[in-house]
Amino acid sequence: MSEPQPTPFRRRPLELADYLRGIRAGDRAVLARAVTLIESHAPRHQVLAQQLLKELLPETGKSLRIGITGFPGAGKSTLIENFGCYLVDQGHRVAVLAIDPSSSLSHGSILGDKTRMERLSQLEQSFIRPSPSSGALGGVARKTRESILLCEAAGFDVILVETVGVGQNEITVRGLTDFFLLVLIAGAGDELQGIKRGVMEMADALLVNKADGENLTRSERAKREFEITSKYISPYTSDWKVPVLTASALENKGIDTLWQTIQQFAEQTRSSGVFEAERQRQRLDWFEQLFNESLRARWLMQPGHQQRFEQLQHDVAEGALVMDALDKLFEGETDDPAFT
Ligand SMILES: Nc1nc2c(ncn2[C@@H]2O[C@H](COP(=O)(O)OP(=O)(O)O)[C@@H](O)[C@H]2O)c(=O)[nH]1
Ligand SMILES: [Mg+2]
Repeated sequence: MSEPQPTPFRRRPLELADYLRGIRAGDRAVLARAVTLIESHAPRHQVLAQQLLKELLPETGKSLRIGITGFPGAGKSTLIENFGCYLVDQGHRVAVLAIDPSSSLSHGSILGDKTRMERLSQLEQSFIRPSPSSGALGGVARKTRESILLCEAAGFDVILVETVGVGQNEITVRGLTDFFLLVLIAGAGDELQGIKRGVMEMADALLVNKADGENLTRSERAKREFEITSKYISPYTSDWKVPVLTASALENKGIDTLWQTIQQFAEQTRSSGVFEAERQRQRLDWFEQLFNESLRARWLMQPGHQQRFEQLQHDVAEGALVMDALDKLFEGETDDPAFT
């Protein structure tokens, strides 16, 4: 007779009350599991995740949400490690959400980031979480937004969202954050840095990183060049002049100036009402997104609709005209006289 197999270790599933209690107590392990819950595609997890968010929503919104973008290798993670530790020193609780398009393919970059944020990750007052950016862009936006809200409910008052400044993710993150920082380095041409004018147009500050060693003079020159360039770009945030800073994430220099800039930004935009206006716009975007998603989900749930949709997808792939397929999709549904 064979030995009874040891039961594999399974974590006890948490219930809504467990999540609520843990998050309200600032328990990082529970917070991590809550983020996993909202990232899950399983319908029963999604239901629980929505209940959780609904309960916690009144306790969110109090953090300063900071987006950090820049091409791979610019030094974002290194900056976040030192900036994060600096903020913890100042008495803040810091959550880091890293959106990395490559992380869903290879776990290499996650490990890279983890080692780069070694000091920060060991601090009680920090929470670090790589966010998978697989799936649709809307999915990234939604999950990142919901992760931000969970972190806020858990008492984190500064949220840093790292994103690679190539592709669409930075537009998403701009729409989820209060302050958006673009990390650059000297000596790489615009093309090399993969920085499109569009990304510069979204930034609230530019930071020339790696201003150290032999790079110091070149960084100062780059700073002046970026200052000229940014004069011709209209700022994303009204009544805010986009500053160009220099820093060395590696040598921990320029971090205090960065924080002063962000604080000044927060003070100025809060007193002018721009801060709340932007948050309001972001809430409306969210509402719009949820409206679109739930309308679609409700429609597909009707008997036969999913099948009809898939059939028409197939027809379009085979060459059917998209407009004809759309007509067929809603055939017999428009009884509103205005449409007939
Ligand atoms: N000399 C110098 N190297 C840096 C600095 N910041 C980051 N690095 C290095 O640049 C590389 C990429 O850094 P990382 O933080 O992973 O960049 P990310 O891809 O933007 O997150 C690493 O080898 C870092 O050690 C800096 O301020 N000065
Ligand atoms: Mg990184």
